[in-house]
Amino acid sequence: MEKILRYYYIVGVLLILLVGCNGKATGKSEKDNMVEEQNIPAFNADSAYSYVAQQVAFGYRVPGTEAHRKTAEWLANELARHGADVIKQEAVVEAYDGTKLPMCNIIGQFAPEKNNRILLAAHWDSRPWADHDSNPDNHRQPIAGANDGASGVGVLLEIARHIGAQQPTMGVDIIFFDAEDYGAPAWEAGDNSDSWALGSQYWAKHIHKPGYRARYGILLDMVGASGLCFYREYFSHHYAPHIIDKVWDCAERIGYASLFVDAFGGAITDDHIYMNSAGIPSIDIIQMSPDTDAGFFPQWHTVDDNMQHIDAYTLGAVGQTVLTVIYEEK
Ligand code: AHN
Ligand code: ZN
Repeated sequence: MEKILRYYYIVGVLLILLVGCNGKATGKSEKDNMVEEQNIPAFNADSAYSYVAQQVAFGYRVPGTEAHRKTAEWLANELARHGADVIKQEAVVEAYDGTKLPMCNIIGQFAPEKNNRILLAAHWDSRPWADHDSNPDNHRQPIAGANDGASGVGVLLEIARHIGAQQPTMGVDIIFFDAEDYGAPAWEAGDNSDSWALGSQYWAKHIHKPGYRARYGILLDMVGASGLCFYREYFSHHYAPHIIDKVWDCAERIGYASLFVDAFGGAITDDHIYMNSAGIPSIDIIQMSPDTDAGFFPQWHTVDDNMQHIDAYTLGAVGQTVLTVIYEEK
């Protein structure tokens, strides 16, 4: 009897050891499992936060200013440092009031020889007017654009760092569009919807590479506030419902269902309109708020759009979701 008990005991210990070594009792090594499940890098939210802060530290990135020129140079250098082939697409574009703006779209191409590509984008300029500020005295002051501008670029720079360190299967292009936020101020009358997104409008008419194609595009705009959600934006759903599904499903799978809400938000004029007009099915990941009259974060187009209202958790949620989508794409 004692012998039989001891026998069961030994078999039991062996089983525990076997299971313990493999995580799952599949007989496969841990390495096999990693290869099967893919090695998706861990997005570093603090690094993204720092990239946001560095942009804001340049000052107001308003077209035509010294801060704008310096930021453009820094962004191009950062993309190149992470291994991208960089194109600076420079032109003069005309604002709603006839002002001539020196515009620079910054395009980072990773593995440009690959035919299967994903396009990621964000606008890097900041708005010259805080025309939505509660204090009218501030309406002609520029905004720091920590969330409106720098947040999307910060997330994409952190993604660029990962792509540089570990190539995904897909080729990736990152475009930082200029002059998105020079749209006609609130005190201008009339329909000014085409006064926004001047950089992406220019790019759509002068694509950086003949015959350029991407499987799809993802635009990030205002992705750094705390406590707000991402809704399925109207035009994104119209042009690229399958990409909305892909991104929202991914977010849910990795634990961000509470941020990426399974509901529709408003229709937003943004750079993705022109990414779509260039023939690339594109979506806009943008925080919306049912609680403010503009529908965006409370500091939108105010002098308070600064680092105090940037939440690394939100940057991390968006960054890890987009990074996962990219590395899972084959
Ligand atoms: C309009 O207000 C028409 N579009 C919002 C686009 C935008 C402004 N994104 C950031 N700032
Ligand atoms: Zn804006």
